[in-house]
Amino acid sequence: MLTKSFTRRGLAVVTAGLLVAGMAACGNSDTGDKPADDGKLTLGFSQVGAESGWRTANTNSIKESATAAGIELKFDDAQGKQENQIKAIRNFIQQKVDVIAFSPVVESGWDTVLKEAKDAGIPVILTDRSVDSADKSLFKTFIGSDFVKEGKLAGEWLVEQKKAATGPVNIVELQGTTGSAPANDRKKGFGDAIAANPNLKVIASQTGDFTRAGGKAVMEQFLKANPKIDVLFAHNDDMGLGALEAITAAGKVPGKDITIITIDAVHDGMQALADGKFNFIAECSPLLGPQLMDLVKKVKAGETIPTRIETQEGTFTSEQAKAALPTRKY
Ligand code: GYE
Repeated sequence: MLTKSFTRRGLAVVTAGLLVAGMAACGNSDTGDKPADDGKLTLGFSQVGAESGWRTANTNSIKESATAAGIELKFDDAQGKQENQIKAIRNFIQQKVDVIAFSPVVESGWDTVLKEAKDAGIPVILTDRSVDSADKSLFKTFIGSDFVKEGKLAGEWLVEQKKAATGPVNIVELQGTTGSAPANDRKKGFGDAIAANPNLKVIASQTGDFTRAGGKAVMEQFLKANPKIDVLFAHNDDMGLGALEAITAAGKVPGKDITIITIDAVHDGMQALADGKFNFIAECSPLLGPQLMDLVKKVKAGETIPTRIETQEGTFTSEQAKAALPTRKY
């Protein structure tokens, strides 16, 4: 039995080896995906999915700026699954792209595939979300927002609004995708900030997976289980927009009976804020494409780049949203 399974495994390894060799040969041939010497840079990009308005704007930014920069983009949509991202990265390695960039759906579990890219000599750039790898040599740089700061800005605004409160202020929280950097960090930033006032209490906190449908379904449960909800903190606009439907259906007035704070500031979120349905948004810019293309060129040219590039962003009240909406790009 033991010998049999051992032999079988041995065979599997040989077969896999032949397959890889075959694929590598294909990649090198004239009919491969990437002509040997066309001088054009190829970027393999693995996107999280299409869960939110933010993500759509981010995908558009990356596609448009690749075209503008003359970079050949191989774009893969992982549909929210880490295993799909790992597969896409392995494909990019086999296709011998010049640079790999991706927005990791969750923070953990990337070391093996990042090591494979490093061993193949293909530089990796993280965009939007980071990884928790201890070995920082596995990627060249991380370009994106400071999510802890966003949560903190949201919390600080609430502390200021409720500074005269004498009794408990009940907060419900819609978290982003479990295990993702923005969900972990926004929760932390917000929690740290509201600790300044012991009246402010998060009475329920659950994931709505960054989607409208998730935000609506979880808010319905929150409303059923908790007779007094004063504040909703949603980790993105889309979950807040979904929650609006649940709040209205429960006979409450969003923005008045329940104060709503979100993050992102995408168009529909800004409209809800201008309309007084949301009360405050901490901005998170999805327009990472132009900077990414610039970095791809620099990395390939062997230039030294900073290991962390932080996106600049602000916050919006209803009045500020009204003023900003006409010229907003996303
Ligand atoms: O806030 C959310 C999206 O990673 C910053 O992902 C991004 C987040 C964004 O689904 O809307």
